[in-house]
Amino acid sequence: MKKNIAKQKIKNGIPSIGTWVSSGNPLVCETLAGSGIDWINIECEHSSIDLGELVHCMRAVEHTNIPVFVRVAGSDPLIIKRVVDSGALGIVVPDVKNAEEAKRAVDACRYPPVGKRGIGATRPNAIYPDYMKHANEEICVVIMIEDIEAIKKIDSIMQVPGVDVVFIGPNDLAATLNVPLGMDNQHPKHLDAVNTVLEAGKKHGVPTGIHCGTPEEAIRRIEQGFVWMPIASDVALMRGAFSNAIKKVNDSSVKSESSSDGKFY
Ligand code: 3PY
Ligand code: MG
Repeated sequence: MKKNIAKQKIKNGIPSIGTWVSSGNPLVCETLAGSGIDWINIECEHSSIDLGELVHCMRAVEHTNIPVFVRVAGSDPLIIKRVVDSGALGIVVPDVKNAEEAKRAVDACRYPPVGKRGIGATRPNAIYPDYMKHANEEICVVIMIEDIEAIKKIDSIMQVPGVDVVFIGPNDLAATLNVPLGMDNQHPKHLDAVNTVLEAGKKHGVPTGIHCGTPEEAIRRIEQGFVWMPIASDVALMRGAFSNAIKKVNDSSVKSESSSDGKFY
């Protein structure tokens, strides 16, 4: 089956950069796969992307070496089952609050005797004849820490066998800390919580990651010791690029010369 290049990098302590795909659009996935990125993550927690659209996104990058991660809606095995059976090479589980939830997520992603995943992955078995042999090893389990309750229990969460990455969701974390939202959050309470996760990861030998807003933030996070970083999302990057483009044109003298009502269409 397809090797999970992102998981290999992380296991060797090499930082791995990806992005979130919130559009659920196969052409966006194809385009990102050619950008030098290590992986893409299809956002199925806070979007309307359904399973059919998800599989089209997977097909769009099947011919490349880019692994597809999927952020599911929660740690319930009934939610994880159909996504992992659709062929995801990484599962991102939001809002894991304790070791039990982390174990539940790992169990849903790994076949017995390691975990409790049910047998019968239709699509992966159709495209990878050796899927059953390698699935446990290639699938990357990323659990998210984004609640102050999870920060308090971080040592026990880090000790759950089979967790490949512990990943911080900065905005939900800010919300539960009752501090202003923001990706590169500089509020002292937020900095403290992020540092607690980073240090626990170092202590227990578990790779850590955090959602970054910009490449500059990703560089700083790598310097701190984080290894699994998405930079923004397809829709955020598209909006940012077009806002800048439109602003440049609107701010230029061409605009005021060529537009009678002061607007640029
Ligand atoms: C958050 O910031 O809450 C996230 O879930 C980012 O992925
Ligand atoms: Mg979140």
